[in-house]
Amino acid sequence: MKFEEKLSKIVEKNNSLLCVGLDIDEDKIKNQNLLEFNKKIIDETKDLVCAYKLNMAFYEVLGKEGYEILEKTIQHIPKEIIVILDGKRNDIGNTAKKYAKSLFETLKSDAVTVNPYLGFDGIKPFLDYKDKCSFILCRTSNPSAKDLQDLQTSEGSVFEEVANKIKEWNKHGYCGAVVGATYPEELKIIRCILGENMPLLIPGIGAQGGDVEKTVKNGTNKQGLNAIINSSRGIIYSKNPRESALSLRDKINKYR
Ligand code: OMP
Repeated sequence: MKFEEKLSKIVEKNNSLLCVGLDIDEDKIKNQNLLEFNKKIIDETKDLVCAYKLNMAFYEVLGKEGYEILEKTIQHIPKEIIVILDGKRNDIGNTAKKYAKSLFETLKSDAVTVNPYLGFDGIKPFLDYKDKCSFILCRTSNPSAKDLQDLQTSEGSVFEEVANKIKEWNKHGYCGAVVGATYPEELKIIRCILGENMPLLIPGIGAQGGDVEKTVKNGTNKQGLNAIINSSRGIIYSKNPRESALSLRDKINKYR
């Protein structure tokens, strides 16, 4: 099934644009089995989300065991829910091909995050997977995002140039863009450049303090769709992850 079809089905079924980030941190989850921790979060939230995002760093740091937890967590996610592997990968084409294969085929994800710094030949191997989505970093959520992304070119700022490139690259495969919820004005500009049909992955809600109302208003399209809004720490380390996910899902829906 094509990514866009899978996304629209689950968004409709769970009435949700929420993505829960399964960023397990062994320093925070003491005396608990990490796989069981993930399984419990999934069991408690699977009717409230459209996607789960697993940031590779939190698994890779655990070595062999982390890779096993990653695989088993993905297996535990119901097939109808989008799995995003967040590795922000990229390299020269020959190497990027292996990154794309490992994330899409070996680990069986539906979508990945990709770094645009190397340009098109580093992106192309990801776009060769026609049923998948490659979310390309456009405006990141961190305070230092401005260092490079706000630099001015003759055509506008670097992040606007990246958005224009993503639009162009989308003709070769299925692209999305990553835009931080902490920059709502930039989010508005990027949605405008990318049009109605491109999905945006929007992290930065919860622990990073992004504003939910502005994120939804500036990030979704006219139908209130095509935005996947992520919160990781704000949900998985809260006292009651189900309650937190429910309340964020409903808050997002209020502004759609
Ligand atoms: P919380 O801040 O705990 O909600 O986690 C945010 C998640 O989104 C982490 O996995 C980040 O690595 C990721 N992320 C950002 O926070 N900012 C970005 O600009 C891009 C990402 C990402 O690509 O997902």
